[in-house]
Amino acid sequence: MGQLVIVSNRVAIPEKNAKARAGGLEVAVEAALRHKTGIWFGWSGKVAPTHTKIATQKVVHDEITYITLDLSKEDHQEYYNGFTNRVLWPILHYRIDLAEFSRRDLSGYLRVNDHFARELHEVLGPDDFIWVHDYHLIPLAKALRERGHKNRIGFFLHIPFPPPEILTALPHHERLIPSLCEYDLVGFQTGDDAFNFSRYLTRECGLPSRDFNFVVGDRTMRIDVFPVGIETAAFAELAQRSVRLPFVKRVITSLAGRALIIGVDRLDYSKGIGHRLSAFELFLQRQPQWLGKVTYLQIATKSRTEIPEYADIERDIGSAAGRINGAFGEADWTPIRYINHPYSHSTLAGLYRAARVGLVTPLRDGMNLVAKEYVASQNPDDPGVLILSRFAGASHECKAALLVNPYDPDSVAAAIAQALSMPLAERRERHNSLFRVLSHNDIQHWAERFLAALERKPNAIGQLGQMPSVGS
Ligand code: ADQ
Repeated sequence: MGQLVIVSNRVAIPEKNAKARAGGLEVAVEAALRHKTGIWFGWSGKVAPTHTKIATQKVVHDEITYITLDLSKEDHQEYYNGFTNRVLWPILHYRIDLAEFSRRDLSGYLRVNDHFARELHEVLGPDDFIWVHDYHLIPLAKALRERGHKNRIGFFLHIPFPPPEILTALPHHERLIPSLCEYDLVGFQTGDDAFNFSRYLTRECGLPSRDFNFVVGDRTMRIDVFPVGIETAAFAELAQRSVRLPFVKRVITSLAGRALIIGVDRLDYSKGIGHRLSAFELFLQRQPQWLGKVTYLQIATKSRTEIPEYADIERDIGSAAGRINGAFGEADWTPIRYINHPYSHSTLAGLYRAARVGLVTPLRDGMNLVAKEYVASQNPDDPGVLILSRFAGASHECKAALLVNPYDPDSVAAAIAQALSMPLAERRERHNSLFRVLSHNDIQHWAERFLAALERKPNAIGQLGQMPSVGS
């Protein structure tokens, strides 16, 4: 049996004495590699100075071999800042209006995928299983197959997959999206995403689906659903300890008995922070009895700052928070505390536990782990209430949350009022039901299910269709 090779855009080599805990993908990769020897391969996060030769680096840590490569300035611009972040990210989040396509960026994207395949070619054994993560690496299996690799290769998309009516607005989609058929298994966060991909293949490639199995030449490609989880039990324990952290205690004291509402996001247009602030403003207008009695803490860490759309939302959200504070605040009360720097997971866990309401209202999100972390952090005897967008993948599992339409400020404002005055018995019942689901579907379960599905050979089924030729 071969080893497991995980490939993702970024690789996080564990640092000695690192304070911050791993982010979503990192925890997921650790869970996948927990009982196996393996390799984690990807970009180091560094951009190489011009004219230096780009070499791979190898580090072994806890039986995991980390192989990383730097990107050239041009690759970083075209592949990362360009095609993945300014074309694929917006379109896969249903925001065709924000996509800035250029042929040059597409060729940079294909070039970096080819570079990854060339380097992987040097380390892959014939029995290795390969698990590729996310939209940065859609054509990687094709680039590996072209080098003769017949390994089982799986792909998991962490973000949404839109319906073909939207996806076909992506210039050259017919060159890119069908290359997913070179994987043996393509995993999605929700049934809707999987169904959208299946419809794309049927509509655009003429491949009929039989139970999410597609015959492509002499192979079968399977689609399945694997909602990503968190380390639910470990997070619950962490939260229990973290409310006693001096910083968290200071925050609680500073609230002076006011109810805390918390939002935690990367500063990204998909997270709906602007809509959320408007809904909170509406709540303050409609429910004046809460004036002075509630504090909304929005932690929004800056990301992708080199991209203009991100600078725009940073400016818009900062000014909306200031405007609402100016209109509703008092000398002794600020309704919104707006913070741009990140906190460690232990601090976040303590803050989640201290919050009466977790406000998670993305306009579109693959899963949203913050929603799950908020639930895991609650005190089961006196839990807070999760308000969750129906457009987050997490809403498929978190049916006991207060589900809202983030585009409708009335529905979010009403949910805030409902959450703040929800009786204890109902809070416990909802939390119990959410926690049960998330304990079962935790990160370990997710990794094990994906790997078991990848290792399983498909049942032989009849020839269903021929793949259209995919350009390179
Ligand atoms: P993200 O878009 O980054 O992930 P999300 O799932 O909400 O979004 O968060 C990932 C991790 O980052 C969580 O562990 C969270 O605690 C942490 N995080 C987020 N904001 C933070 C902040 N302001 N400060 C500190 N930590 C913060 C992508 C997809 C999601 C999908 C994940 C995993 O966009 O839909 O859930 O991958 O598949």
